[in-house]
Amino acid sequence: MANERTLSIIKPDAVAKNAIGEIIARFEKAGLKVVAAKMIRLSEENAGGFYAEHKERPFFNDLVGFMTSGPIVVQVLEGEDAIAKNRDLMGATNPKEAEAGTIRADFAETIDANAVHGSDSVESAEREIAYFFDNDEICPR
Ligand code: RTP
Ligand code: MG
Repeated sequence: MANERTLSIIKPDAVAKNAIGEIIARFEKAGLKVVAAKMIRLSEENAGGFYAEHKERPFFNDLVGFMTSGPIVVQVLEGEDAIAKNRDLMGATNPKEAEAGTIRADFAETIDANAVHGSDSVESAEREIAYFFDNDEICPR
C-alpha cells in the first residue's frame, strides 16, 4: 500500500445539513489526515471544469446546478491507500445502493445530492487536488 493523497468534497447537501464535522470525523477515525481544507462556493465554470469528464453525460447540467447550489468544503486527505479508503468510506454513488454505515448511506438520499465526492484514481487525485489547491496550501504532517 502506498501513502496517497486524495481530494474530498463535502457537497452542498451535507453542508446544509450541518454534517461537516461528522463526515470529517469519519475520515480521521479511519486514519486519514486532513492536510488542506477550505469552504468555497463554486461558480458554474468551476463546477463544469471540475466535472469535465462528465460533460457529455445526460446528468451533467443537474450535477453543475447542484454543485453550485450552496457552499462546499474541499479537502485533501492523506494516508495509506487514501484514494480507495475514502471511496470505501463514501459508499456507492447512489445512496440507495450504498452499504450501511457509509457516508452516503447515512447522509444522502438521492444520486444527485449524495453528500461527498472522492477522487477515483491516482491521476484524478492529482488533477483534482491541483484544481483547488496551490502547493503552499497543503500542509503535510
Ligand atoms: P463523485 O465523482 O461525485 O465522487 O461521484 P462518483 O465518482 O461516485 O460518481 P461519478 O460517476 O463520477 O458521477 C459524478 C456525480 O454525478 C452524479 N451522477 N448522476 N443520474 C445518474 O445516473 C448519475 N450518475 C452520476 C452523481 O451525483 C455523482 O456523484
Ligand atoms: Mg467521480
